Amino acid sequence: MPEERARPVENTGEVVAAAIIVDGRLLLAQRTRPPELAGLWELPGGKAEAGESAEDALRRELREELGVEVSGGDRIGDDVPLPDGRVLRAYRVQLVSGTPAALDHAELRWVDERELGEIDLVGNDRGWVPDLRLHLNGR
Ligand code: DCM
Repeated sequence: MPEERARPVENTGEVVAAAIIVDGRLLLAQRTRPPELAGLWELPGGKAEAGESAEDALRRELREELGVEVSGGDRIGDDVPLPDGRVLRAYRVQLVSGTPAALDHAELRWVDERELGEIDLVGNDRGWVPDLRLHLNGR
């Protein structure tokens, strides 16, 4: 029998994604990489570092990617399991200061409820649309 191969190391962290809503519009960001995701739109965010809370990860990622300060972090939608073992989670955050800029994305767009239904989201984020609609309608 062949010797058992070492199993690939599973990453266990969280990937955080931010729903920033201002005046009934949600901020979406267009990815530049990897090639299979380039051109698709997402809630901005990224991988939490070891020992970092979700809120700290959101604050760091949005500072890096958009040049803004945010606060808060109420969960939106369901967990999305990623193939590498991480879990992707969306949070509603408030803009504290700054104007979002596409520092790490191709482009940014503020979408209303109708536009949210028409834009090409990355597959992982599509399940959040019903919850995002509720937030765009109600709050
Ligand atoms: N990701 C996603 N949707 C988001 C944010 C991230 O599907 N709103 C995924 C893409 C990558 C992983 O999470 O597989 C890490 O994101 P990044 O490449 O932006 O660091």
